[in-house]
Amino acid sequence: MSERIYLGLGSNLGDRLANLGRAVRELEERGLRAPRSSRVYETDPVGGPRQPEYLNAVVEVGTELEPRELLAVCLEIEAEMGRVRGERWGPRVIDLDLLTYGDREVDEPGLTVPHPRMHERAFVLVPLLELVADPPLPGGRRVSTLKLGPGALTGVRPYAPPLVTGSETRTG
Ligand code: GSY
Repeated sequence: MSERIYLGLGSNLGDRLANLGRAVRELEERGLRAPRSSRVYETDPVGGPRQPEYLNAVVEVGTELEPRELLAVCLEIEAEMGRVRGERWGPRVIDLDLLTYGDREVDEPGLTVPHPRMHERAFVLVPLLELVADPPLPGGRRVSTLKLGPGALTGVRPYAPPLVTGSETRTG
């Protein structure tokens, strides 16, 4: 059985919802299965300069690719969709983050899985918890042990239904 893999999607430039939808299609065109998506949330920007609000979602994917190969696919899609790697934490057309890869832990230059900051970000946790109740977190933490202070999960508002994935029929 293939492992459960979760990707975080974000966009705060251009047609944000269309960008998220296209990212899912680009993943599927490269042979990844995307059986499920969370709802889409509008989220307050975290870090970086003053910038527009983001749309964020999390998708589950199935693939035989190894984590490093999957990262390469994500970077390729980001580049193809016109992401310019400018200011760190700056605005972007699309962001694809490898959050978790089964229970695997990877710590290599340029690739850390689970994503090292995922448990601190409401824009990741809220959509992720829609898909999986007890995801692996950095350092072997579990959600039940997180100290989520008041306001920890704020700044995240439902915006649109789950992204359309290949498990559903597309029209048009
Ligand atoms: O880490 C992904 C890019 N990003 C985001 C994001 O996706 N959503 C929100 N709300 N803030 C962010 N800051 C950065 S950088």
